[in-house]
Amino acid sequence: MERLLYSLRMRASRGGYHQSGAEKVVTADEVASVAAALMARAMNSSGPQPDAVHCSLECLEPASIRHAVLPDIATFLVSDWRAGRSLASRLLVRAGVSDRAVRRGMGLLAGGAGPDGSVMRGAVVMHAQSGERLEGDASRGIRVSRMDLDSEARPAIEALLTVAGLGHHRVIEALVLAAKVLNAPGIVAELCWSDDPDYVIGYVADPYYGYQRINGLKEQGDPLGGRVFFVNSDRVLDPLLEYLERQPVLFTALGRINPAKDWCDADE
Ligand code: WAQ
Ligand code: MG
Repeated sequence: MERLLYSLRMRASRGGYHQSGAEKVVTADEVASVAAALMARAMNSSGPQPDAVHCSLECLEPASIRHAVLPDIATFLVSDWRAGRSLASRLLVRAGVSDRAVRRGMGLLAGGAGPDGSVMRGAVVMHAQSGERLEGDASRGIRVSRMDLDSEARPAIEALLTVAGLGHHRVIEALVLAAKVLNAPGIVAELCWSDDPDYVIGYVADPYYGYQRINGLKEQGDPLGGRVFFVNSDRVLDPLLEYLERQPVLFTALGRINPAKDWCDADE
């Protein structure tokens, strides 16, 4: 008999503002330990303690689960966050995002894309040409869930990522999230950097070049961050939401891991 799988989600907040979250797909016997680890993560993350943590568990319909492969990984080393944002802009334009949408998307993450410049719980969805925001609720945004590494493939994938210096759960979770986003209908590219003041690495992902890390996209100590999903039409919103929030996807293999390389403005 097939083992049942569960979507396990955690989100932590303080004073009504989002602090951290996580999305996992686990077997029944992993539920207790993974839920405890996520609770510990919520309580121990840098900054003030949350005043509310929600953990939820939902069984997945076995026939609905899809399998896919992770994107290639590249890492660019930049001199500072300004060079990092300039590189991110170029990568987004190369992927098909207009200059206007790049400026808007970048401006939103830099200034806090939620109400009153707060951090959103989920992502902005933006028209890649017009720069129009499509996600509706600017506080929640759209929250990708029901994705993880396939449990049989996990040890080998994690071992390879660890050898490449990419074994931290933060990197793996961001890679898995971007992988799900890259398979979504109408996606042109994604831009992301963390809201964690101490974590300045971010990425641009697109379906052709994959997951492109940039080692500085914000200044050390900056508490703002977020995600923007650039899409090619305002008609894709419904299928996009359905896929990103509901469709379970498990990743069974890595793409290519490229060695980190220096980037300076004079390149290209
Ligand atoms: N769905 C949509 N948006 C999300 C989700 C989700 N499941 N989880 C987080 N976000 C949004 C939300 O606005 C957060 O404030 C923002 O993204 C940042 O989340 O070295 O750690 O978990 O390769 O702080 C990327 C680089 C790290 C990793 C990203 O994001 C690497 C990171 P964080
Ligand atoms: Mg965070």
